[in-house]
Amino acid sequence: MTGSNWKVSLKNLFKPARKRSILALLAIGILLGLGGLFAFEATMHATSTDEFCVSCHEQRDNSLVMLQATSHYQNASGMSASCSDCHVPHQFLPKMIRKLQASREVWAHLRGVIDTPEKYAAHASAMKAREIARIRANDSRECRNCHDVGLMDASAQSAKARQYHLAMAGSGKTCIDCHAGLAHDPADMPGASVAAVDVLADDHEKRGQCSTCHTSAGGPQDDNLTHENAQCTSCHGNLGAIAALEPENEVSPHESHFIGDIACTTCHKGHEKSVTYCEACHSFDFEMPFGGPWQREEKSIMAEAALQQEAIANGWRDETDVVVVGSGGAGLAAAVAARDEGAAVIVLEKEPVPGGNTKLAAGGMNAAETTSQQKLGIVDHKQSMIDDTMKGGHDINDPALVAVLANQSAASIEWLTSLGADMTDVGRMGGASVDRSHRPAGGAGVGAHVAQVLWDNALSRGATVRFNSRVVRLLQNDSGDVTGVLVKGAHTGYYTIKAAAVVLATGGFARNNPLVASLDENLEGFENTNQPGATGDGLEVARLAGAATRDLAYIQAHPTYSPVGGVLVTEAVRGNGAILVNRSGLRFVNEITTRDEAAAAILAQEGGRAYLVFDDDVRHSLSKIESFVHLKIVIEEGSVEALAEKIDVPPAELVQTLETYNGFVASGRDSDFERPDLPRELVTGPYYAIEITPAVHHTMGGVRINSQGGVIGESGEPIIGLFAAGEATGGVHGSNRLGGNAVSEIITFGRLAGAEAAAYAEKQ
Ligand code: FAD
Ligand code: MEZ
Repeated sequence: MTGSNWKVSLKNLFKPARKRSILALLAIGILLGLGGLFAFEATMHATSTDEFCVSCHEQRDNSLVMLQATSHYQNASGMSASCSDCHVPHQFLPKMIRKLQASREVWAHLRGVIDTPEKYAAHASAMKAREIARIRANDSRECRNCHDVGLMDASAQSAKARQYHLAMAGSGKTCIDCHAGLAHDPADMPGASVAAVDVLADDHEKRGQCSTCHTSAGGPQDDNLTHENAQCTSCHGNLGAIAALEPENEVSPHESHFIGDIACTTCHKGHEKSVTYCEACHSFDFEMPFGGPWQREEKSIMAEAALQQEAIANGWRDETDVVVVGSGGAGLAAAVAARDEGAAVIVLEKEPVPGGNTKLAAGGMNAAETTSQQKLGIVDHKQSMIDDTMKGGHDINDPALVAVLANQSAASIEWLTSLGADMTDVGRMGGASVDRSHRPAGGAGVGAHVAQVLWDNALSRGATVRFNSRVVRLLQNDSGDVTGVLVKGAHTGYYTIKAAAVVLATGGFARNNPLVASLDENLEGFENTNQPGATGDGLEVARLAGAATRDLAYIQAHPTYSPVGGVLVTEAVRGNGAILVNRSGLRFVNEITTRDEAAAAILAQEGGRAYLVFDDDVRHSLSKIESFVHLKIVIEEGSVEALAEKIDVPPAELVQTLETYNGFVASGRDSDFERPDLPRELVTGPYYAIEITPAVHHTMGGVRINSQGGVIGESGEPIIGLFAAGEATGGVHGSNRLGGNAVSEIITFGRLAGAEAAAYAEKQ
């Protein structure tokens, strides 16, 4: 427009006809403005001040497009109006602008502050950054006002979100550290940044946090991931702290019967999918952040030959007196005994946790002529333990090893007691002629307790324990004497340790179904009761070094495994009085006969399953039962009839079965099945049932040893420098182990092998 055109337009504007139009327009404008102001005032009728806004947008110091010098602030302070009545939180798009029928650009134009969409966008993101900083600085308090972590279980959060929040709760992180989107739209909310990545490390990396896991030197410096685990707990708190935040009535993934301080990296993997280690045995459905299903495929120990040769060619990396392979009961007992003889000890464990099958042992440890028995008035004889063990093993046991087992058993109880164990409760196991199965007072699981005591003592004596460290070869000199081991560190790769003596305590192979089935085809596809590391590496390693093996085909099924919970239901439940009934509500076997007979009898019932049935007295006689209640595998009803209906067996039959059985208890004779021990009548409700079926449990065979724990070679001569103990060995149990004899074996032979290894090392 030129200068003269502009003047003409102005003159036209003030001509009389147009004046009227302009006045009319002005009047309409004023009316609209007043309406807008009324509408605006109407928004001030809220009842409380919204501190959220006021804490950021300080009164009279407004950087947003607010009414700096208007009644807005007087109202906000004087009338306690709520900012969020007008403003949509976090969107920074004033609702009142819409109420005033104006676009945000017009509103901003009025103030002359934000007059383009670009400026608005820049302003909004600056405000967002400021908001994030502020919320982080105040520990996400206003997030927690609504989204309190303690409320997560009650809210509509998914199990995954709930677990994640609980895990993060003690971490010192604020909500904003993950939920930086500040989106209040529930569809956007659940940790968009968290869910977007596949593995934990990607999430940390996304937030520029590689150094929160690794040292500046890069990746892991040791196979225990010592530094990495310390970083996890320094942010998130330790296991106990996290477990304490979890709802009491739910099974906590952070609370377990495992021994020692469980490394976070056992489950929370950095660069691969996380897994819930408990689910290797239990059938929980914990949803793990960045997690996937439990799985692990282990390469053959013969794989990666080139890498192995390279590590051997590089020479010894480390050196010690005694290497113990395996951190179960036999290994830890050997470590304690070897340290007590003055040897330097390194324990190598292929799993990320210690304790092997030992930590799972439930029912007890057999021993004869103990102080605990004497105090309870139980008369027992070592010879009786020998006789029972030979009979249970169908007389193919090595009598010399059985003699060591029985004759040293009381001393092993004393030894454990001297280390701090409580072995004062004594109960009955199948095939035993008297009560000789020792466990902590009240009937708690024996394995977790014994393993914890051994673990504490091994560490306090200065034994070194390396996890994720799989021994793949015994190294030997030209004469065949063992001189050390080749280890595969899961994070540091292959390396060697020079050792004067090696104790093989690698446990059994019940977890390795292909191997089990190759030895006993009847067991193909069977479930098992064992921990993931029970794969039988030790056998292979020993054979490669020339060791002889025996009795490998004898593999035991435990009669009572819960297919619902994926756990073994201890024989002690039967020992303390439970009976077994089939789907017709009838007993069918002497419940405390040997395992081979009991398992065969159960497999002969409909569906190969049966029920353990017991009353409240039995429940309270054995605290281990509480762990089965906790795992929700126990069915409870107030009466026998109601229990029968619940488990779908004929009520009248079950009532009759219990009456008959109670009669046997009263008369002291089970004339149906000749059960030798009838501890109590089942008359106190509530009544309980657990569905069970047999599962592969124990491998009787293994490496041949002599009475000093020395490994025998194919030639019949000992392999110098090599000792073995526990389930990795054969001979103690013959073709069928008695319940309670394995824990006895691992303590007696573990400490024997450890002491012998240390004595041999000293001579070198
Ligand atoms: P484990 O305790 O199994 O330890 C062996 C360790 O060696 C494992 O940690 C394994 O991961 C590790 N390992 C294997 N290969 C390698 C390798 N190549 N390199 C490094 N490490 C390796 N017996 C009783 O007498 N009473 C009971 O009440 C009882 N209850 C039981 C309950 C359950 C659920 C189970 C599974 C068993 C039970 N038993 C019981 C049997 C008994 O617990 C075991 O036989 C015994 O604990 C085995 O001890 P161990 O030290 O020989 O082997
Ligand atoms: O010796 C065992 O394996 C055992 C006693 C297991 C159990 O039932 O507790």
